Amino acid sequence: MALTPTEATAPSPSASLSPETLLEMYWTMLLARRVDERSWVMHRQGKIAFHISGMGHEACQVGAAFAINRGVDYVHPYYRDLALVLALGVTPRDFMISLFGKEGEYSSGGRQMPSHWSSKQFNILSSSSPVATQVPQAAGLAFAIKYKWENGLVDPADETQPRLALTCLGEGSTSQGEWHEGMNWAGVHDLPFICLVQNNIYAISVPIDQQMAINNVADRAPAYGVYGVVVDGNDVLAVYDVVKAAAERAYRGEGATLVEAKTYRVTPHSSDDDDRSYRPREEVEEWKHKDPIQRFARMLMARGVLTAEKQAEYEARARQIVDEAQRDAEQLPFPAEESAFRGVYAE
Ligand SMILES: Cc1ncc(C[n+]2csc(CCOP(=O)(O)OP(=O)(O)O)c2C)c(N)n1
Ligand SMILES: [Mg+2]
Repeated sequence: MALTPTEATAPSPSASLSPETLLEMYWTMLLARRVDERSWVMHRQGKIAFHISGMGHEACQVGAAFAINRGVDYVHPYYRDLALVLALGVTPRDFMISLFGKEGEYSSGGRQMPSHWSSKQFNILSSSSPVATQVPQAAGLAFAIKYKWENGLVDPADETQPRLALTCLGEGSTSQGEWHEGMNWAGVHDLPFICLVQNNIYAISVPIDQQMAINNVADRAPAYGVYGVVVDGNDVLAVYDVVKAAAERAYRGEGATLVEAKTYRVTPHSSDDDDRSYRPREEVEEWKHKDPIQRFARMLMARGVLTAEKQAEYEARARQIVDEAQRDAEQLPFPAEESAFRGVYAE
């Protein structure tokens, strides 16, 4: 089903967010950006082998994270979701240890590539590297959630029980068959499921017009029998509003939503990509002027929620956290050689 006009004009849930929550959202976006920037520097210094960035996507991710039951509802992220997983509880130190592949790496003991997030504690599922494979897996999770709630296998008073599954992917990955299978399943079974497509108009070097013949990914929603909505992915509160509405629908048993957040990645695809070969510099510069963090800061300042002093304090705190995370990760040892097969084969 397409978004109904009533929903489109309903009062924004973000209007009732407290100043503390708004600042926490801003802080999470800022911290993600500073962690991300440092990761690029560490790559260029030859300290780490690989980094894939979420710069530019922070509003999509933080807006979505704050709209669900964070750390409780299931999230099946994709590689660009640094800000999302920080919002769920992963720390910059955890991430830095992943980048260095050091002992104690939180997601897989260093067996996965960095940015293949996973946390049992925060109900974050680890993705396979083939893009879109997370979609049917997350839809399956949503099916399990629905089954448990409908069959009395969950204590309704238990606040630690997930009530929906959220997954993310890029617009290019919606060309994969897995995406269609997962969306169809979500529609058929009216699942408590949110699929957040972070549309940054490129799949590595392939622009969106080579990927699909329609304007919006979310236009496909009615064909799956799910709600569809397009949102400005650089406006954190707009993303919060649509994901909040989607989450409430899922909690009420009213089915799945496809959210398409329009945004841009201001970095190359990954540390191994040179985007100068496929997109003009002017385009990148234009999007840098639409930076989601600066935009949110301006809004919060205009509302009197954020001040220049507070901003400076956040910057200093972020710097300290990033410095400490890097220092800790650098100092840790690599995993012992004999541990290489641990967790791979049954022991
Ligand atoms: C099935 C599959 N094909 C190709 C790749 C290589 N690959 C990794 S990311 C990516 C681009 C995906 O683009 P998009 O879905 O738009 O997400 P974005 O990276 O732009 O956020 C590709 C082609 C892959 N990981 N899996
Ligand atoms: Mg893309």
